[in-house]
Amino acid sequence: MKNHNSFTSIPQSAAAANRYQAVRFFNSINDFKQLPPDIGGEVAFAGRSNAGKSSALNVLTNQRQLARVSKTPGRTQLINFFEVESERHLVDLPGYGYAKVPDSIRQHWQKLLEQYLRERTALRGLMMLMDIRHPLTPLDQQLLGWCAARGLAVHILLTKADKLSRGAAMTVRQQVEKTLRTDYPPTSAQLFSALTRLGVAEAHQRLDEWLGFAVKSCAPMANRPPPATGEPTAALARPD
Ligand SMILES: Nc1nc2c(ncn2[C@@H]2O[C@H](COP(=O)(O)OP(=O)(O)O)[C@@H](O)[C@H]2O)c(=O)[nH]1
Ligand SMILES: [Mg+2]
Repeated sequence: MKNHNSFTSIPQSAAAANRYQAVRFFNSINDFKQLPPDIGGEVAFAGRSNAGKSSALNVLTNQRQLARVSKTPGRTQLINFFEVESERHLVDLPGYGYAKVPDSIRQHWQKLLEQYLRERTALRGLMMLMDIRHPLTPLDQQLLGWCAARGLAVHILLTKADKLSRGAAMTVRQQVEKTLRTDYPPTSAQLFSALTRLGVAEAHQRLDEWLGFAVKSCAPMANRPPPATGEPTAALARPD
């Protein structure tokens, strides 16, 4: 693991940390008709299987097991809703690109995902997770294309940044940002690590903006809260 502590850019906001630590499971759905009422605001999380989505959700909420990971693809294919507060949700979308999913199930999920992204009024933005060592795969670009078509805001977490040196991680970020400026403006990107918690404050800030919690004045800052169990790796999820 490389040391990234020296370039954590945004101090942790205690208000945001408390807000997302209070997030609770709301419900799981596998059909468009089961979605909660299309009111309020929500932010969805998407990414290839194994990109680090469950680990990121756990770290962002400072909870070990919020995004429960199952080895059964059927379970992880549900859309999971988590409540930040009444009518404010985080939405965990099924990971894509998992080779072992049967075609019929893959098609069902692709249709559901497309319909959700196209029609959901409460959806304010999409957090897309990409392993920093494999950014902007063809499936990622397809999803970016759908979002651009709908005019949906996207913010990319380049996950597992601890796997690269600081310089290499910054270079990937700059390359990704260059492609985004050309092909998918105004999509933004940041470095993220569930292992070192790099980028948690920056991601919280984006969630706050999209969910309507952002305040113009300077929010009180505090040192980051301790990891849920005292172990930096505790929030890392097992692979799907
Ligand atoms: N080194 C490192 N490993 C990570 C990080 N995030 C996730 N992982 C590992 O990557 C694998 C997939 O993570 P997971 O959160 O289950 O990915 P998901 O399939 O997108 O939900 C697991 O073995 C995690 O422990 C990270 O920030 N750094
Ligand atoms: Mg997962």
